[in-house]
Amino acid sequence: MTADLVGRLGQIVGPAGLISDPGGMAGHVTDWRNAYSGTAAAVVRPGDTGEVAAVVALCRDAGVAVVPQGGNTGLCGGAVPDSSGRQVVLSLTRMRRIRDLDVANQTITVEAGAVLQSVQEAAAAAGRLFPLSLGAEGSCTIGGNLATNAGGTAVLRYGTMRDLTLGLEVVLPDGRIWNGLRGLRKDNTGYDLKQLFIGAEGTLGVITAAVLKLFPAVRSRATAWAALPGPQGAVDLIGVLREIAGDRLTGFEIMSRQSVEFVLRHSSGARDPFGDQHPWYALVELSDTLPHAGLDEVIEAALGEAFDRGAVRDAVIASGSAQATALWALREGISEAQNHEGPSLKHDVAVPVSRIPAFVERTDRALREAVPGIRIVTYGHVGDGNLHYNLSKPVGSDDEEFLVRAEALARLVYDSTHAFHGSISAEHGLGHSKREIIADYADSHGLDLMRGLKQLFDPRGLMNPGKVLPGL
Ligand code: FAD
Ligand code: 2HG
Ligand code: ZN
Repeated sequence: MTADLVGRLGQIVGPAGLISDPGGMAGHVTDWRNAYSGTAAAVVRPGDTGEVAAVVALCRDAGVAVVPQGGNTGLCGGAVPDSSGRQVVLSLTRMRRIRDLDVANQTITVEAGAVLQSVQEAAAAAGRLFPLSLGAEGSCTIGGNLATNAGGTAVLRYGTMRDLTLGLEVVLPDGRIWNGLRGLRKDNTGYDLKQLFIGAEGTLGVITAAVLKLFPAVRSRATAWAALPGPQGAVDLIGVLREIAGDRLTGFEIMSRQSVEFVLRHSSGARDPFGDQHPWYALVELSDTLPHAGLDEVIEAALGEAFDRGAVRDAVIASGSAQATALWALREGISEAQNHEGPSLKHDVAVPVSRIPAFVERTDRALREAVPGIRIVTYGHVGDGNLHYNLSKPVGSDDEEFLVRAEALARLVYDSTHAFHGSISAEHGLGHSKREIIADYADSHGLDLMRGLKQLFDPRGLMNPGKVLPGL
């Protein structure tokens, strides 16, 4: 049956679009950090929406599950097939055309397999900005960004993928094509269907194209690195920045000392901007559409005010784009640097910004009591209340011993998050990794509604089954 199906899939996508040898499939059946692995009957790479629809319809008729995949950079196992060897990975990576760029309408229409960076570059070439920005932007795709409702470092100013999307084209689980590719900022014609597919992690359909919002190009930036006494300093500093810089505040990230130490240790060329060590740091970015907006003066005034209030201990303002890039590298390098220190236990959580200091204090204390010497690598997009509460084993301890504690440590971080009315998945999704545990933290009626939607869209349970909701 499988050989016959693979042959028929090949007829739809042609030789360039079919991978069925284990070597060729390897990069599609294991995730970016080797945390999730499966096997597949085949990987298909359709060239257009019609081919996607034909593949989905064929798999539906054969009772075979489809796993949509973009750049495979997701962090919760959502794009990886199970180990049955019966699922088909549907990779969108051949569908990367920019279908339209409408400067007057401030929109760009792109296919789902377009790499995020290529969309940023296409917008820039037209004198516009597509603002989604994240560490994996050189390989993640717009489809994956949409399916995970990706956030990143500019959410504070521009929002998540949900906020950046005007229309979608989606192949439904039965192979029909829903054409919702509208570039309208006003459209009150019933339910907002596109929002159901955004953040659904490929469980309700395959996104094949999107109309995205563009913004005026940024013509000046100011970037600063500040040393903070603690997380309360971050909350105070962001308050001052909002007062003084208004909506020119574009990015606000924080990092614990432990996070920065890992980057200094493992990234060649990384340098501590200060002679002294500090417990926490903030990376601040202001931007403006005017070429000479005087942002250095604005950021300096804000940092001075925060210093006077005791929120900041020290600060440097980047003297040019090379220094700004070096400061961002200290932040963007954390995820990679942590991999050199043994397993990273990742917890992508959000709490209200005002509660972050108390949340960090309580969570750190509980973690240190549970595992003395644990290295807590807390950093993130704190302007949105989003912290990556990642953990590394104590120095000199055993990987296995630490991994055995993974579930208990996750429970501890999520219990604390829940106590502060937070979310146990701020921006990465549920995928495979949180599909069970979400039931302990979500409203049960909400979960029932989600199961009902899944049943409505995908009654045969063949669209990325086992992701987001267990057993569906
Ligand atoms: P994949 O990993 O291929 O897929 C992710 C999910 O989307 C899967 O469930 C998959 O089935 C589904 N999917 C993919 N394409 C489609 C489609 N066309 N239709 C339907 N479903 C689809 N995330 C953030 O939010 N903010 C960050 O700052 C951030 N930084 C990161 C930094 C690094 C170094 C890495 C490795 C990841 C980071 N991520 C971040 C995780 C983030 O989810 C992904 O980078 C990105 O959004 C996923 O895109 P992708 O194309 O790789 O999707
Ligand atoms: C980031 O903000 C990403 O750097 C990755 O969301 C976080 O690796 C992580 O846990
Ligand atoms: Zn992040």
